[in-house]
Amino acid sequence: MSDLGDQVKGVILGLAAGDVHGAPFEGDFAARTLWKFIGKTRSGERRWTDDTQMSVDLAESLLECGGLDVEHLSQRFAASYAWSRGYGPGAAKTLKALKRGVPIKEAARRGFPDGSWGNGGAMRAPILALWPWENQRELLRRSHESASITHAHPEGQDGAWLLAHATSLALEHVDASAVWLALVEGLQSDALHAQVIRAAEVFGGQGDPMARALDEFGTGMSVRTSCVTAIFAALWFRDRAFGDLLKCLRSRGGDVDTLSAMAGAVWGGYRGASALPQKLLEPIEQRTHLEFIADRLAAGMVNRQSHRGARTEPT
Ligand code: R7I
Ligand code: MG
Ligand code: MG
Repeated sequence: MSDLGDQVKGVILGLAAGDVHGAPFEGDFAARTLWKFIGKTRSGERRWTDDTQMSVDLAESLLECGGLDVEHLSQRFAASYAWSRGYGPGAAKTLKALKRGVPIKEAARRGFPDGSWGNGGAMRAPILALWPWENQRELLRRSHESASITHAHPEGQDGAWLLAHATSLALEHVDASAVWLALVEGLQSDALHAQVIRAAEVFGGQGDPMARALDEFGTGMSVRTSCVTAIFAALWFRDRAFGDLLKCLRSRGGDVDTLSAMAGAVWGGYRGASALPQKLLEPIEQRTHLEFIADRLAAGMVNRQSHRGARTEPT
């Protein structure tokens, strides 16, 4: 398999592995107890949550439509909705409204009137980095559009751009210091902009930067309390073991499945699927389907790479 093919698979399997292995640690006592009962398939595999489900929906919709078709994607999200996947409450209301035929713009405000600033748009956004857009500006635009179905708030959309952007930089093997410089681009929220600048300082600082990042950038369900933490963790553990990344992200509780899914996707983009431990991959629900999707997305990315290479050849 090409390096890029392995990296594309790394994003998808890293995301799913983070999700399924983080899910048992997510939320309060009641949520964790419930997951003990519904967290496995009949054949004993680990079920994924909304994080992977919406990522699969996004990937399949991109492949079926040959790009982003917001209407198609919104219907796909709605059709896949199932309470037992642990969707956020705002997203659940939006998806049920979409299923009843409510128009996207109206449905997107059913959960929160100003639009959601939860991390649900961000958690699926690594998939967008696996599509051969013309350039980064198009990736930015598509990140906002794909998030807007459930996340009308600008911060919800910034989160999607942050994760899509960080994943695309991972595929290019960009170093941490350059990642932080790049990630300030295109953000609408001053708070997130300030967090990214602060993250660069913390990353290069003394003491225990990872512990400081968890303290400062959070472990919650909002974009503001999760996205920078997840990217930080992926960069911090980039040359370390995937299992240690997951262990770190469950150490504080909170939104563990989503932190781990987002960080897992970026880590997988750098290191590739071949660096993910088999014992963490084997129990994942529908793993061969995830691999099939990854192969199809990778084919499009490799194709683009060879076309671009061909264009720059001297004639
Ligand atoms: O963002 P979203 O899809 O949630 C994703 C999270 C992930 O952890 C998944 O694993 C799943 O567990 O849920 O769902 P939303 O309900 O839109 O947003 C998530 C949370 O962010 C909400 O439950 C609120 O706590 C908070 N939130 C808001 N609170 C007040 N006002 C988001 N937007 C608002 C708001 O406008
Ligand atoms: Mg989830
Ligand atoms: Mg979550």
